[in-house]
Amino acid sequence: DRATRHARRATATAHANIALIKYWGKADERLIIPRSSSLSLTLDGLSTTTTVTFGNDACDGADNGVADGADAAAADTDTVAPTSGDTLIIDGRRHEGTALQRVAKFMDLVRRMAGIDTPVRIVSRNTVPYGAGLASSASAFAALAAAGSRAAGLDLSPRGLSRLARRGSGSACRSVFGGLVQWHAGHDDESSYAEPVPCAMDLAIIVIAVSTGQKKLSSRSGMRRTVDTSPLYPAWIDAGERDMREALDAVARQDLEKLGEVSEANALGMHAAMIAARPAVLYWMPQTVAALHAVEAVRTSGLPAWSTMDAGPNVKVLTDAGHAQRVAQALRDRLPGCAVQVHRRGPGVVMENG
Ligand code: 2P0
Repeated sequence: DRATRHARRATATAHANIALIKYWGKADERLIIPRSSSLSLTLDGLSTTTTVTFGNDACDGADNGVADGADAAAADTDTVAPTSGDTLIIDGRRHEGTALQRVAKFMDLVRRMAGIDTPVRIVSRNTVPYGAGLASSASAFAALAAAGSRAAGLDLSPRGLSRLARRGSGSACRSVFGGLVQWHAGHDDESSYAEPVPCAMDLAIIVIAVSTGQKKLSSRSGMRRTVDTSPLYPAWIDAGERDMREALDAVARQDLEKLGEVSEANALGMHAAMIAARPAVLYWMPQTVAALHAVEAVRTSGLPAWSTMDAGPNVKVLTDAGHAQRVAQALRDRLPGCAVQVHRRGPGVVMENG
């Protein structure tokens, strides 16, 4: 049949990223244009690998080991009929509802660009070495944009791929590239994209896993509420412009201390603005505060270590690869009961078979 004849498949892997200068708040909700530019490090170890196949019937009994395993798991799942013709399987489990809707809506963009209307089957695997709650929509939508566009027969430039990934999840536009990456806020679809920033420092991020439970409030809702109600939000945006200039200057001068200071200040300022929202967007837990103090103590002891935090209770620590294991051990000594894991810089999107 038509779907089978036109079925095309592609597989891509993307890695999570952690922002040093944060994205928090949209100027355009539909296009996902942010209120400010951001700067991030793509990490090794935390990745999503996604296979997209156009034509729903096309990969049943196919030669793809991941899809076969997922098929078996999905067959065990008691599922309701899907609302779209698309199928979504994440880590062996079939997803319906809002997750499928969000992904199907994203694939509608890809279909429109390619001039096709075939349903897709999406099979995704995440490598999260410890617990849950640290997986990211950034690696997920970067991998989906790459595999989905390639399977649709599109041949996007890296910038075009970054713009497409942005439509799935803002931070995903940065995971298209490896290492240090800047997302230019821009003012429309064409001008809002990420690109790599040359960096001679061998940066590393240490994740202190305070809690790996499901977060109470999504980034999307949390940032909307912060923009709409926090009296501190405009001040954070103002400071963010200067933070970005200082961060890029510190990178160019290979000044880790300056980069660490401005990154920590930007992240804590973002959380101050969140906490001032009404009602408060409060992601902190008691152990979050303990971790922030531990990072400060490790730094006072003479090691390079600066905190950053995202939309959750976990604390991440900026350091460099040469000091990362010593910093991690010092943190483990001070924070028994928290998993502490070192991540070095990771690669950008990689397609299977070129
Ligand atoms: C960042 N975060 O720069 C910031 C810091 C969380 C805190 O990007 O609504 O999942 O899909 O564009 O990308 C998380 O926001 O939000 C995020 P959407 P996304 O990494």
